[in-house]
Amino acid sequence: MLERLQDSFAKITKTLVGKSKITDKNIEEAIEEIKSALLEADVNLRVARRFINATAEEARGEKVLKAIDPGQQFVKIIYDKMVHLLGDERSELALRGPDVTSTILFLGLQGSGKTTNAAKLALHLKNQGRRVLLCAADLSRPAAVKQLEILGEQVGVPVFTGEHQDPISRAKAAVQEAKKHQYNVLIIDTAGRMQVDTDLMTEIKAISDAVNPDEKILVADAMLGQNAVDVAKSFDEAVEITGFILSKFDSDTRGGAALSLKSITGKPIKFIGTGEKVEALEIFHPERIASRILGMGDIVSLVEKAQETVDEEEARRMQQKLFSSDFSLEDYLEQIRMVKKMGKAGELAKLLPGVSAKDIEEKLDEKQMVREEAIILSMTKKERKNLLILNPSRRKRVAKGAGVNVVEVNRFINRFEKMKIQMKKVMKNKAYQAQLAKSLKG
Ligand SMILES: Nc1nc2c(ncn2[C@@H]2O[C@H](COP(=O)(O)OP(=O)(O)OP(=O)(O)O)[C@@H](O)[C@H]2O)c(=O)[nH]1
Ligand SMILES: [Mg+2]
Repeated sequence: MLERLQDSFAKITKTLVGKSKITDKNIEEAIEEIKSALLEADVNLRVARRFINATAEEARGEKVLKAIDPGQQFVKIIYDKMVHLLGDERSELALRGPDVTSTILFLGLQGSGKTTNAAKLALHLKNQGRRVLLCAADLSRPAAVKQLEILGEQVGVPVFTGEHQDPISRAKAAVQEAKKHQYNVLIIDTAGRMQVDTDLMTEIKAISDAVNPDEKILVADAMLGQNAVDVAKSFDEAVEITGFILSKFDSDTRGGAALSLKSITGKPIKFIGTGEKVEALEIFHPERIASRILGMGDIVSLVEKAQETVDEEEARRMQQKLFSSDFSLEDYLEQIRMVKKMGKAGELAKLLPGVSAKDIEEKLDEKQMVREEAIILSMTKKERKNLLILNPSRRKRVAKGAGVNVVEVNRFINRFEKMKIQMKKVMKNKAYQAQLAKSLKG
């Protein structure tokens, strides 16, 4: 969903990084561009102003003007401010110890994605080894309970309905049930309304008072843009939410909601919903999203995703390789196969360093992967390790073996070399090194 922002910021950072000298005028210009990029992305005006003021102030400081690499310094400042805007650190759910039941209340407007994301979160927590119970406390329409029951079955998590026919008593009964059977987490799905109104707020408040939840998660629809922020404010004033799930992050919207929510409400985004499937929930990492926006790619997210589907050992080995300077075609072949195993190349391509939103389709479409695989397989092991020996006659042979023409082989080799250079650049970034070191330890 951040494509537009990415495109604007890619332009801004590109102009900056190459500069060996940064003047006040450069700063002014960049700041102007950042401002329009943010506003165009539907970021709240106040938030945008605060962002550019903080960025400009720091950029005008000695550090940038006197730095050996002033352009990069400047980009680093933008990155830091962006991370801050998104909430600094990843914010975990405040769950209690294993022997106490934690309660999570789901709130939000109609159709925001409460029910779907309740099931997604149930699955996420279950995968961490917790015992989860879902409660269907949306009694505004009969189909709502059924929907949760179907989803519950899909993720293998029981759904409590009980005898009560009003949401408050039902939610209370669910807490009793969860305690009695020693569930670690109870997730309560509630009814939504078309818009924020007194009835909705009174009901939500009553449920909240009755069960005293550890987390009050507002499911905010990213497609609402600015409105999502207004909705968030109303809910927060009524029940003091503890955080957000930003749903429909996969949609084609401008990203303003993601960038404004924390700043306006002071409450963190904890997860993003990235699709309709029950697996489509991701932890919200401010650093990674900021890197994505600024076009640094997101290798760590990619690797994490890989770990879920691919054998962990295999993924870790690949992770080490990815960053070593002798990353070869042999490794790339392995990577292609891993990506294929993970499915949806398009989605994963977004996480690769230096791949702009526009390139995604052509860079990693499945058909291309098949061709690339064929090209690599037509090379000898020696060639895969050292592309320098691939002279024209060898390239001809490889092309023939792969059933493509030589131009395509040349293009592929070019692409691969570029990718290696991009990876090296990413590796020079300090924030990335720290993040990577952390994830490699884990
Ligand atoms: N693309 C996409 N669709 C989503 C996401 N989350 C939810 N949806 C879809 O949004 C629609 C509404 O989701 P629900 O979970 O039923 O929303 P709700 O808030 O429970 O709605 P009510 O119970 O009517 O208030 C469904 O079609 C979901 O599949 C997401 O992260 N991405
Ligand atoms: Mg629902």
